[in-house]
Amino acid sequence: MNKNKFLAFDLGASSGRAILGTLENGKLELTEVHRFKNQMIRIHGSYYWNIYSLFDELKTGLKKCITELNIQPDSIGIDTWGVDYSLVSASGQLVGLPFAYRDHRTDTAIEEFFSVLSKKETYLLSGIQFMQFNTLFQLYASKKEKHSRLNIAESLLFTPDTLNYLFTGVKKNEYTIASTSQLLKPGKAEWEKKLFKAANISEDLVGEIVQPGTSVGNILDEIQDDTGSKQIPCIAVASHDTASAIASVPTDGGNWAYLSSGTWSLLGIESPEPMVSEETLAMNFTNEGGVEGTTRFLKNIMGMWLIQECKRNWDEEKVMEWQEIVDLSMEAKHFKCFINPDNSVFLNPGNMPKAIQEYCRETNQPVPETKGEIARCIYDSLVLKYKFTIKQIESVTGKQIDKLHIIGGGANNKMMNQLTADAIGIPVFAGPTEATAIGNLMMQAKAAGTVRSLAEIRDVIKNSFEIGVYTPSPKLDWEAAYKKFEELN
Ligand code: LRH
Repeated sequence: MNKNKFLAFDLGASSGRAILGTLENGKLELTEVHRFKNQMIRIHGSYYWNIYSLFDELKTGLKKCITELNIQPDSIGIDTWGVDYSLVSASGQLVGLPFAYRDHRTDTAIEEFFSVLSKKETYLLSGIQFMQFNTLFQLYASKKEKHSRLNIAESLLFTPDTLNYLFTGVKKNEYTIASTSQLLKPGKAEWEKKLFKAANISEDLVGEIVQPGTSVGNILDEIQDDTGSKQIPCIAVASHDTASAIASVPTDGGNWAYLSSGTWSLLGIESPEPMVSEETLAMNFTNEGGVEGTTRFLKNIMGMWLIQECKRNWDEEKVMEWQEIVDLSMEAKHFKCFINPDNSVFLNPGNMPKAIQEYCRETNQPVPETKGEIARCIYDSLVLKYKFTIKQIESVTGKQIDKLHIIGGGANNKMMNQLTADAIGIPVFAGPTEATAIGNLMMQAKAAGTVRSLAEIRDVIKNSFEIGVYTPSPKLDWEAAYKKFEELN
C-alpha cells in the first residue's frame, strides 16, 4: 500500500477541526492541524451559522497543513452536522447566512405541516424521524414566513455541499447529508416530489445526488493561491458527520449497535434496508442513508448538548473543566430525579440548568439543586434513554443486541461508558473518539482507490486505534431506576 495523506474537515455545532490522516501499510495515523470554535449567531431573534467564517477556518486548516506541517494532502473532504442548508442565487452567490437548526421559526412547523400532509404519509414517504428542525420543516416555515431569499434562490446546498461549492465552484448534493432532510425516499438517492409539493417548495432547488466517495471537483485556483495547495480534488465523503462516524465503527460482526456520542447521541444499527412501518413511526426511528447502500436506522437522543449547555451557563460564573463536572456528578446521589432528554423544552432553552429544574418540579420529582446533582440527573437519564432505545430496536428487529460501540468524543467519558454497560447489561466498546474525522478520511482513501470497501475501511480502523472494553458490573439498581424513568417517556 502507498503512503496517502488526506485532510478531513470535521465540523460540529460547537467546534470544527482539520485533521490530517496518514495511511500507510493499512494503518491510519491522525494529526490535528487546526481547531476552531463554531457557534450560532443570533440576529434579530433568529439563529444562523456564519458560513463565511467557517469557510475561512477551513482554508486556514489547509494552509497550516501545507506551511506548518509541510504536507500537501492528496485530497480534502468535509463533513458537518445534518439538516441545515444554504441557498444560492442564479448568479452563484450564497443568499445570506444559513439558518441554524435550533432557530425557533420551526417551533410549531411540524403540527402545521400535518394539516397539509398527514404524519403517517410524511413518514411513509420519507422514513425519517420527526424533528422540528428537519430541512422539510425549515423550508416549510421559511415559506410560510414569506422569506424573500426563497424567491431568489436557484439552488439548495446542505452545509457540506455548500463548503464543497465554495472550495470548487461545483454544486452537488451528497447522499448521506441529503438523507437527513426528510426530502428523499427511504433508502434511495431520489427526491420525493410529494414532500416538496407539501412544503410548497420547488424541486428545482435541488440537484444531482452523488454517493459518498465521489469527487466534487478540484479546488479553485484562488484557493490554491490563498493556501499554497496544489490542485487537489475535494471529495464528497459521507458528508453527514453521523454517517462518517458510523462508517468507522470497528465492528467484528454479531448483533451490534452504535452510539455516536457528541452534542447528540445517535443510537442505532446499520441495516441493509430501511425499516419503515407504523411501529417505527410510533417509536420515531429514522432511516438515514449510509455508505455502500446501508441504512442508518437510529434515533436522535439529545446527548451531551444537555451538559454542554449547563457548562456554558456555569462558566459564566467560573470556567469549569469537564473533569470537574464529572467529579461533582460522582459525589451526587444517583437516581434522585430523571428527565426525558428528548423533551422539546431542552432543544434550546437558553438556561439549561433552570429548564432541568423546572422539568423536575413539573413532573413532581425532587428538584436537583447543585451542579453535581444536575449533572448526575443528566448522565443517569441519558444512560437510561440508551437502555430504552436499545429495547425499542430489539422489539422492531426481533434480535437481541449483544454489544454497543460508543464512538465520538463522548467515548472519552469513562464514567459514562461504565454506567452504560451496567445499565444495558451488555459489553460496551469505546472508541475511536475521532470516529467522524476517521470516517471522512477513509472515504477519501476509498475515492483514491487505497481501500475498496466498507469492510476494508473497518479493518484499517481496527488495526489503527485502541478500543476500550467495559463489561457490565452494576452496583446500582438500574431496573428500579428504569421503571421510574420509563414513566417520563
Ligand atoms: C449530529 C447531527 C445529527 C443530526 C443533528 C442536526 O452532529 O448531525 O445526526 O440529526 O446533528
